Formats: sequence, structure tokens, C-alpha cells
Amino acid sequence: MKRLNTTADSPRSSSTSRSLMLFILGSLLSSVAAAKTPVIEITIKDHLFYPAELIVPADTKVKLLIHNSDPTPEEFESYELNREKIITGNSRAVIFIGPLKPGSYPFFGEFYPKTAQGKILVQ
Ligand SMILES: [Cu+2]
Repeated sequence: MKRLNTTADSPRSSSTSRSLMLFILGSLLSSVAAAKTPVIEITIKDHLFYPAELIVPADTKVKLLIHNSDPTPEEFESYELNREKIITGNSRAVIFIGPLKPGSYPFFGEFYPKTAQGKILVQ
């Protein structure tokens, strides 16, 4: 890191560089936290979810990256996860879930609920 203040030692400049250091430290810590958020990818194809069953760790925030490879929109919906999000055709969406307690959390595609079904197993 480049040293920002070579004239040093006045109380004001040292407190400025201290808050700058804290800011940089905070940014580093939050990017480490973001990097640790597990990403789970789900694909919608022919109105089915792949995989239809996923396992995620308990007490952990998880990022779901959902690719809709159908030309039609779908809505990811789960009462148990309290999530609902429309994903237009041939696009993708991000949904954060958790931290969750162990259990089974079903989800479905609201526009094609007979076929588009899945569940998240939290362990
Ligand atoms: Cu809905």
C-alpha cells in the first residue's frame, strides 16, 4: 500500500489516516464475507428445475443464481423460503436465502407449477 501522508504526526492527519485504514479494513472484510457466500446455480429448462433438489448448509446465507433457459418467463416461488421472483425468458436472477434452520424448503415455478418443482434441503 502506498503511504498517503508523509508529513505525518499532526493529530488530524493521523486520525484521518486511521479512519482511512479502518475504511479499507472494513471493505476488505466485507469482500471476504461476500466471497464466502456460497453460490448455488439452478437452471430452468423445459419448465423443470435442474437440479430439482439441492443441499445447502444450515445457518448460512446462500446466493441462488437461477438461469431460465426457456424462452418463457417463470416465477421462482417458495412459501417456506418467503421468496418470489420473476425470471424472464433466457435470462437469470439472483435470490439470496438464509441463514436457515435445518429442514426441507420446497419451491416451484408459479407459471408451470405441475412440472417446475424442487426443494432445498438445509443440513
Ligand atoms: Cu407468485
